[in-house]
Amino acid sequence: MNTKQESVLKRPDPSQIDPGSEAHDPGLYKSAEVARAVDGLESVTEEHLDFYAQEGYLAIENVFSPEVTQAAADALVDLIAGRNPAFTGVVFEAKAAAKLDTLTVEERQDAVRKLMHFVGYDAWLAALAHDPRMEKLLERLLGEPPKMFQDMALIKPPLLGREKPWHQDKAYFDISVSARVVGVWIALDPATIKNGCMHVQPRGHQSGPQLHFKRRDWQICDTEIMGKPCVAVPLNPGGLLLFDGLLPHGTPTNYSPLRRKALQFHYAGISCSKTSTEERLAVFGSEGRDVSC
Ligand SMILES: O=C(O)CCC(=O)C(=O)O
Ligand SMILES: [Fe+2]
Repeated sequence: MNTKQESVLKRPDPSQIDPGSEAHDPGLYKSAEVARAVDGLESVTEEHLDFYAQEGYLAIENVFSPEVTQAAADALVDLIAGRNPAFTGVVFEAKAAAKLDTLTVEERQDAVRKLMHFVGYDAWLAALAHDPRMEKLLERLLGEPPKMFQDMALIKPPLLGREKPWHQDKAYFDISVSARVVGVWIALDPATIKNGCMHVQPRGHQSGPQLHFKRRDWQICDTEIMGKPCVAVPLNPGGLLLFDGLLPHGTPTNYSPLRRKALQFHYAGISCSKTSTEERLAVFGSEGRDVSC
């Protein structure tokens, strides 16, 4: 987008964005550091695995080719546009949900927050989730073959893509508290500091589960995050972030004129067992009942 186009787009008053989406303190995403990414899955060494164990994350660029990445992005747009009537996993913002039939494809994309459970509806998306090279690396991280248990796409529309406050993903999953979980976050558009790329708290997974509260979302308290180390993870389309299920992370509001689409898959080892919601909330905080990631 050129500067002329950019100047036409005004930064909105966050209180006008959507009922229930509050502005966040920009200090929560003040990154002193930008992650250095490995170039390609084939370049991942034992040292990188040690880095992942220590820091809780690893960024890798150039994992998926531009063609495959574009095909996955197009598949998401098809699902958002409603071209597959059997698919019901698009989560629209409340205001748009009531008038979907009147919206153009572009307007629908601006009204989507996320898509859930889509791998069974598109071969490209399924191929990304089960890429054999990626699954091999996941097996090295998990110590046994991986089983995907969550597929999700996260959209931040231009100028209004809302924040995902700091949290640990394991706070949302009824999976054994001691089980290792790896999240894979794949950029489909350029993910930048301006349009709401991932931000992680390096080594934060080493402190174990943290209490979550209902604030702007089911989240870690801002006061726990403020002033702690923060690493921004910008990625090119086709790049990915691997992160531990206990690593605190979040993404700021997208005030930029550029859309940010991403896929997120979660994996645990095939032998991993489930836990009850009660047990999970006893660890992560009882305000999490009935809240989903
Ligand atoms: O892509 C984002 O905005 C972050 C999403 C996230 O961390 C989550 O859904 O667990
Ligand atoms: Fe998350």
